[in-house]
Amino acid sequence: MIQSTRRPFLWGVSTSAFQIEGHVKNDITDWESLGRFRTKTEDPIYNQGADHWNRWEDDFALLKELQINSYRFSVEWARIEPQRGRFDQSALDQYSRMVDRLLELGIKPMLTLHHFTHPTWFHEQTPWHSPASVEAFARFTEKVVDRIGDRVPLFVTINEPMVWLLAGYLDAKFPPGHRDVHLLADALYNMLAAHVRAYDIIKSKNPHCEVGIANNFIVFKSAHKWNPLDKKIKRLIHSFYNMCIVDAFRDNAVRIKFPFIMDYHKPIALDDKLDFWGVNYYYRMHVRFKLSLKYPFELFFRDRSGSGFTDLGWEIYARGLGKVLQWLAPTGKPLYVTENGIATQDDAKRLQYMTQHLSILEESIRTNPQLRGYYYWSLIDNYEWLVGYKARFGLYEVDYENGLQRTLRPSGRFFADYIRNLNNTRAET
Ligand code: IFM
Repeated sequence: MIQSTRRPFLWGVSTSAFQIEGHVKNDITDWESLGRFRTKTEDPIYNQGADHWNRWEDDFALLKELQINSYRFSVEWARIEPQRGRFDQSALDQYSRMVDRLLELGIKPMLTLHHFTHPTWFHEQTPWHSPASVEAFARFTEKVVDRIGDRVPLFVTINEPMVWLLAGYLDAKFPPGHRDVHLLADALYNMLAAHVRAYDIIKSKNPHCEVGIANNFIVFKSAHKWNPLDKKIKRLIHSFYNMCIVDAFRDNAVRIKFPFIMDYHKPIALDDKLDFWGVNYYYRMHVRFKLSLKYPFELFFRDRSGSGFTDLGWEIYARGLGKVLQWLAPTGKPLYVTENGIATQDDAKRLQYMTQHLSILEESIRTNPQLRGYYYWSLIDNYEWLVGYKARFGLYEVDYENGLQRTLRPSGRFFADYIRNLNNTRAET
């Protein structure tokens, strides 16, 4: 069992605005209307998402049931600034009520400013590959921070920049739908510059809060130990996908190096403006070298640890969580596991997933005093981007066909009991 630490460990759940709120028009819904996604936000049933925008008070009661002491959620930029430069005060007022309610419930808000979605005007007028994006993000941040920044102790400026950049600038799966590594590098640069602007804005309003970035981390493993090409390519992918942003803060420079594809190096004054790393960890991937005109490698899932796959085909590999936390230890920064979870219709599998990952987490807490929190993804079932609503990540099931009713899953009860036991143990010692 975890012994008491000086500052209370944060136990939470994570969500993002677009994935649960419903009733909004943004770059993703625009793509849906153009038929560029196969999922269904346009459908009258699905357009309401889980209707969290209207049911947030009831959903916050669910947080309380889970015994958690922190909640990570995001604000929807498209709702706050539906037209460029025109801010919707009523949306900001609602987010402000949400923050107040969390504080009343004794739950620390961790607020994400950017979680994949944009207002409909954004990619046309101030796309991330243009420096104008930095100003646009700064103005939006200012409005949010003016309204609620004084009461939010933890901010994530940008969620999973690398995931979003690969989907939007390399695979063309997300808007703006580019396939261009050079634009990707510029967009990454501007996102980091935007983080710095946001950091300064937030700190000027609330000097004591913590501001970080949540990165997605994947454990890559070379397919054949004996093959030096597999190993080499694995190292390149690891340093790009997992470490590029982390190293940028160490070096004050963005560096992307991939032989024959690109060698990008540009100084940037990040100046250690980051109070913590958010760790989003889900799975391991296997890598092999492959002669191909597109990319010189292949990535695939394989069940090497015997824990099986999620409904999305991801390998369940709990030890990976410990590895990622070790990679980040040398940064000296506080760490929060800002996302970790499983898409499955089989709740027994979720329970097993949680048990395995929490046991690795306990080990990491013992060995790594920088680790300060763990947020399960997700509170309720939600919209999972490219696969829509069929991926079930929630500790509460959402019945989309039946009035969006929420029902606590056994895994949710397990998580609540787990936290309750820890609290009781702490109270006794
Ligand atoms: O649902 C996503 C979330 O938006 C970002 N991190 C990964 C989750 C599961 O794919």
